[in-house]
Amino acid sequence: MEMWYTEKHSENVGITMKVTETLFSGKSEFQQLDIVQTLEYGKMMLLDGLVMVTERDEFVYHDMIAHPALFTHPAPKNVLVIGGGDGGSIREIMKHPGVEQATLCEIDGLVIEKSIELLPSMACEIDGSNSRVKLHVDDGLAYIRDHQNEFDVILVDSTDPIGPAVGLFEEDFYRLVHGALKEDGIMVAQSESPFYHADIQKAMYGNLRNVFPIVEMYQAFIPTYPSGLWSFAFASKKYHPVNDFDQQRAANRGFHTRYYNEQLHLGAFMLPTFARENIA
Ligand code: AAT
Repeated sequence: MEMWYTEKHSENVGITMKVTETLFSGKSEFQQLDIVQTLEYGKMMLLDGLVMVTERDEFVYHDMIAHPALFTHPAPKNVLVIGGGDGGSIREIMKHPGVEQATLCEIDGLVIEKSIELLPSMACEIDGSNSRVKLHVDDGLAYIRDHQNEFDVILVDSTDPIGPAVGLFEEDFYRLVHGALKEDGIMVAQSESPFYHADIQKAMYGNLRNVFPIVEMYQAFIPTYPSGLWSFAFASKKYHPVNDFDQQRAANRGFHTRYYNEQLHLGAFMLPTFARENIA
């Protein structure tokens, strides 16, 4: 018998993959978590039936949520990730030797636990082996309220704006993030698909512009997310991701990245017209 997984991206369109095995299926206090084995994309983690990560294409998302901010800021030392319980963002942050501490604040302890058990290629730095990494199981909103003026970079590696992540797309949250950053801090947040989510983007970027002086969108190709075209919001107090970017420092990074590089950093901020219009 063949097993197929389908995620509907809209009423009339979806993505379908052949699945060989369910590795975990369970409900936490916050959401339904499933980890399945697929033939084409390796292991895949779903929350409430939506694809969060797959082993095959997670490198794109995690390179692109982490490195643009970490190579724009001249010397990031203290970094916070909100969400991201699979550990992929923390793994990329740990490639930067100048980062002294990275904190993960994930609302759902079950995501962390099952990622350590079943997705070790992503969770390799959140399993207790790295003393530069701290874990908090808490709502990101509550956590940053108590941690003002602390971070050089904050990455919002959150689910889509449904359930526990709704508040992470609102202006009040961005004000707290602004306060939690030092005076030259940078925030990056995943910002949905320019192709399908124009309405979410319009509201989100409007909220960000009410709070941060520099707000730019950049894009990446993520085949298992709706439309394959994904985006990130770069919100900054001081450094501009293109004008203040030191291409040489990124070129001399001294570690391998399969998606990010010093040329793509610049290219990612060059948007197709329809994407630019979403946030005009
Ligand atoms: N690294 C890519 C994976 C994710 S999952 C996002 C995580 O955010 C989930 O584990 C979820 O439990 C967590 N989360 C949601 N709301 C909060 C909150 N308020 N505080 C802390 N953590 C939270 C990103 C997938 C992007 C999907 C795009 N389609």
